[in-house]
This record gives sequence, structure tokens and C-alpha cells, in this order.
Amino acid sequence: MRGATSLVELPRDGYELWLDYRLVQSAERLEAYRALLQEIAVPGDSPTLAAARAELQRGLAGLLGGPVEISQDRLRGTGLLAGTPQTSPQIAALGWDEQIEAQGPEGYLIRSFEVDGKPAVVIAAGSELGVLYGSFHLLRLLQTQQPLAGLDTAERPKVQLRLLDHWDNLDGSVERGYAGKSIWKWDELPRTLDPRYQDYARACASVGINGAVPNNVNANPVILTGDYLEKVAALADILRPYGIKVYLSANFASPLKPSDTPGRFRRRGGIGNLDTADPFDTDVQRWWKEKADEIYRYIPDFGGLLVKANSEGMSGPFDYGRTHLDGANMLARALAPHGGIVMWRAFVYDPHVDPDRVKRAYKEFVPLDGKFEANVFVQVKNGPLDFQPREPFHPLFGAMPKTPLMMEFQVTQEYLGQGIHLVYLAPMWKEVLDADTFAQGEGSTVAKVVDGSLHDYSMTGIAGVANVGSDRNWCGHHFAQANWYAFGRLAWDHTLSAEQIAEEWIRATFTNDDGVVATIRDMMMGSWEACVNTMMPLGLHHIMREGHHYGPDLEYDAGREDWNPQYFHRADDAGVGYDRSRSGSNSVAQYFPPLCDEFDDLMTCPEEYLLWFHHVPWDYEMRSGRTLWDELAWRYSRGVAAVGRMLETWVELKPSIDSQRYEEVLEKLSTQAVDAAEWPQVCLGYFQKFSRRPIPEGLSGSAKQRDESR
Ligand code: GCV
Repeated sequence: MRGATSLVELPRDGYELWLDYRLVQSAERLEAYRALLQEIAVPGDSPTLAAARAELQRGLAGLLGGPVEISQDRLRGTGLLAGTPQTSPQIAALGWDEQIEAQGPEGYLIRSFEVDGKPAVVIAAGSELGVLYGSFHLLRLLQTQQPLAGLDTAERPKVQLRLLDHWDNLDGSVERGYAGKSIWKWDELPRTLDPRYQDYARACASVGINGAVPNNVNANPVILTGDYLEKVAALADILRPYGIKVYLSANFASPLKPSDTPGRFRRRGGIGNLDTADPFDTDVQRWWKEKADEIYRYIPDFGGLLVKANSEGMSGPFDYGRTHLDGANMLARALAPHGGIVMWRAFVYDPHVDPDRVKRAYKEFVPLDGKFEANVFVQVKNGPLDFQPREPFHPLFGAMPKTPLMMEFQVTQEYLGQGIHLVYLAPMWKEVLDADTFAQGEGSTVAKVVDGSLHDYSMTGIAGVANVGSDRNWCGHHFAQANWYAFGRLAWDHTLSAEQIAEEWIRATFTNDDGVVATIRDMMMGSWEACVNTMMPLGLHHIMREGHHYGPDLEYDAGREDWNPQYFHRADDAGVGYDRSRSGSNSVAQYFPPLCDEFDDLMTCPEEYLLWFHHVPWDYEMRSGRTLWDELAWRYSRGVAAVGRMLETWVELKPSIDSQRYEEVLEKLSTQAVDAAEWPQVCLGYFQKFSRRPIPEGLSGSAKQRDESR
């Protein structure tokens, strides 16, 4: 057994993510773990059980400071036993079948129990994947130094499909990616298999992610050619033991001849031999059916297709006078015989539908409720606009009781500081999931829509736009790893608190020093609100620079009205904000009562969403007693001050953090502090032209004024 080494001295570059199996620091815990986990038995030789065994072996060796004896048939002494009643006669003999069954196809039990008269920890599941998930859970308990005595845990995921959507292009670039090139090396596949693929699978499985879409929703049709399907099949083979199914983004125009693909991908052309992609055309239907058959020949457990259609230049059924329903159902029929699904995105904003961009998806999709094939999800972003720092939840949640809605969160921080800003996103996702839609009276939360319990959906799903790239630390920013982790944990169990997830992640990734954990946790917990205040407080939205979406801009003209910041903030001499009340665009009507009334009334509208729903006079008195103008300045100043405090906190943590990660995070935070300060300057400077009021003393957001704004 190795001796303890000071954590701070260990070189850490972030590659291990939260699966960093360092020696347990508490001597007392270490002794107890070593006494109980003397050997590991994971009977069976399937790839998934082998993965569980390998992870336990690797994890326990690191955590306990030396190799632990491993058996592939039975537990002989005191130790860890993991398996299903089918793979382990010792587990079958425990008589837990009913409880195991109750945890469903992916769940598991972890219990401290006696096996053949000797103390043991047992991971028992109904499936081999459950065994793998249970193994990761046990390792997490050790990483976070939890006691094993009296352990009695039962877990099952609340949502069936928990997917990462990569916006990765076939040329290796990543749309809205801030962590280097794509991890998928299409040029090398299928022959060369980067070891990262397996580490990616381990990381995903450790938090219960069970699906991946490796290519961008702005899909290059080439992904569906035989050459690429062979590459995708090689990836699927690596991900399969970890319970991760592969799905693909499909370009609706794929059946067209190479020269005929309309719009965005005209240069690349389709991959078929047809002159149309009309979903009513029988040749087109046959093309997709044959394509589905071909995909399943390559990848027998292929998950299904994700489609961005008639959105931002992508082709779709409207090109042929058809509807979303026609397009989605045609694909669904092609995939159904193989058990595949369609995830049809609701990110559409056709200007002809309504002058208010945020109303359009609802107006297009609600009339289609109940008409989709049974294997179609409508995939809906968390808010009705586009992953802004803060949006009210999308009104489609609750409004389509007969159509499974898949939540789409954005893990990559397109509008939230990208690879620079430290922003822990779990509090934002929790705000959305916990929001009450009132669709069936009080308590009809978004989470209950997504997990299917509100409308009794036949399938449930949640997707996150990945923040993973080929940077050594995977996510560009060490703290962005926490968002990957939190996405998986919340997709598995949306009742977990953001604090709990942060704490787990910090302990697994950095340290178990309680004081340091609390300090980092508090810093993370405040970071989203700091981001909102820094960038778009009080419900402001879409006032970022064009194209790359980093930094403030309030006046560019994008050529299209509904991309123009002025269209969204509507600042004028009278006030600021988009009037979506009943006397304005009436988007409030898309929410159920009493929410529509609450949002409609300036007096009851939550201040977080004030300028989202109302055009508010500059001297309107806010709940704080300040005028709107002063409140805006105050919020900006608070945001900048909070970023300054994060930087100070990090500097104070220096003795407790390994040097490489300390320095890298320090550099990011220093840049964040400078960039954050630009927001109040630009935004207040711009708004001041209309408000004609001075920026209140002490609220300009500069470093020396931080304390006053606490
Ligand atoms: C993949 C936003 C992003 C686009 C993205 C799009 C979408 O508009 O800026 O990069 O395209 O959302 O979700 O389809």
C-alpha cells in the first residue's frame, strides 16, 4: 500500500475529470474501506460486466492505495459483490428479486450485507448496466468519503433517455464548442480508435448518460453514407458496453441528389439519387426506409435520428408544403420496425408565424399534439428563445400532453461566457425543472412533464448540448466539467439539489477538505446569478455580439429583425423591455393560469423576468425601492462584484489546489473579471442614451466598489 501524498503536490491536468481516484484522505475512512473491501467479485464475462470490474479495480486501487484482489466467479471472503441474480448465484441466493425488479432496467441496490456469513457490500441489479451504474455509485461514495456501514441505497433513473448532443462537424470543428476540436476523429475512424472514446464512455456512464448524438444538428448529410456509418459503428462498439446508444443528426434533404440539397448545405449536396425530399413522395419514403435498414445493419442497437428542420436555413418538410408532423412521422415510420426514435426539434422561429419570435414554436407545435407517431419526441429547449442566461421556461412544457417532450439543455456555455466564465449551470436547470407550469393545477412542474409523470408519456428523455472537446481537460475550463457532471446527475434524478451535485463533484474532482469544499461550492452556487447580473439582468435577453455571441452588443443590425438586439430590448425614452403582456405581444397567454396573469401584471411578474415580459418605465419603482434604472445599474454592479469575489476566493484557495489547475482557473477568472466589467459599461452606456439618468454613484461595477454592493 502506498502512503498518503499531499493532494496539492499531485500533478493534475483535468483529464481524469471526476473519476480521479485519489487515495482516500481520511485515515479513519481509509481503514474502514480497506477492512471491508478486501476483494471484489463481479461474476460474468460480458463487456459491460468487464467494464464494471475494470472500473472497480482501477477505482479501488487508487482510492485504497493498492490493488485489490478480483474474482470473476464468486466472493470468497469479506469484500464487494456485484451482479444480477442471473450472473451471480450468490446474489440470486439473497432473495432480493422483487426489490431488484422494482428498480427497473437500469436501477440497482447497494447494501451492506452478509454474503455467506461474511460482511460484504453488495451491488445488485436487474441488468448488467445496472451493475455498472451501481459500481460508479459505490466509487462515488468512496471518493466523497461516505460511510459504508448500514448502506442501503436503491436507485433508478427518473428519465429514460439521457443524451448528450454534440454539435460537432465532420471536419473536426465544433459549433459553439470552447474546448478545442471535436473528440471524434472521423479521418481516423474506423481503424484507429482514440483511447479517449472509452474515457468519454466511462465519464458518461458514471453519471448515467445513456445516449450520444456525435454530429451537429446542422447536419451534414454525409454522416448517413456507408463510409460514415462504418465509422459510427466503430464508435457504437466502444460505447455499447457502457450502456450508451448512438443516435445521429439527420439532414432532412439527405435523399436528394448531391447537387440538389437546398439551403445551408447546398455546397455539400445530398447523398441520394432523388429530385425531392418531399415526405409524401413514395420514393422518398422508400429511401428513408432503406436508409434505416442500412443503419441498423451497421449498428443493430442504433437509437434514432435527431432532426433540425426548417430552422436557421436547414431543409425540412416546409420546403415541399408539408408540416413538421409529415416530416417527423415519415422518419418515424422508417425507424419504427427497428425500435428507433425520432427527436424532432421545436427550435423553429419562422417570422411568418408571429411577429414575436418567442411565440412561434408554441404556435407551430401545439396544434400537432397527439398526431405524432408513437416513437417521436418533440425536443424543446428549456426556454422559448435560445439558451439565454435566463429565460422563463418554454411554454410548450405542459401544453402537449399527448406528445412526449424531450428537454434540451445547453451544457456548452454559448451565451454564458463560453470557455472563459466560471458558471455552474445546475441552479439554472433546477430553476427550469422546478418551475410550475400549472398545466394540471399547482405542482405540475416542468420536471413532471419531462419525466412523464404529469401526462403519462410512453417515453421520456432529456438532452444536453455537450461541452466536450479534445482539450486535455475535455471542457476547456476545469469548472465546465461540473456542468457535464451536473447534467448527467440531474438527467438521472432531477430531485437532486444543485448544492449536493456541486459538492459531490468538488469532492470527486478536487478535495474532501470540508472547508475548501464549502468555499468552492458557494462560489459555484453564486456563479450563475453572477453571470445573469453581469450580462442580462432583470429579464434582458439577446443583447450579445453577433455571430460568436460573446460580450455585449445592443445595436447591431443582423439584417433580420428577430436577431437584432433592439428588437429584444426595445429601449426608448419611455423605458426598456419587450412588452409581451396582454396589451403587447401577449406571449403571456401561452402560459397556464395563474402564471399568465402573474406574468401579465407588472406588479406580480417576477423581477427576474420583468424586461422579458414588460416594457418598463425608467423610473418604475422596483421592490427594492430603487427605480428601474438604478436597479439595473445595481444588478450589473453586483454581477461584476461577484466575479471579482470569485477571483479573490480562488486566490485564497491557492494552498489547497494543485498547481496546474489552480493556475489555469486563475487565468480564466482573471479574464472573466475583465470581460465581465465590459457589460455594465456597454449596456448602461447604451441605455443611458434613453434613460438620460446618471449611473448611480458607487454602482459602476469597478473593483474598488465591490464591497459596497455586497
Ligand atoms: C446548432 C443557436 C446557436 C446555433 C445552433 C442553434 C440550434 O441559434 O447559435 O449555433 O445551431 O441554436 O440550436 O440549432
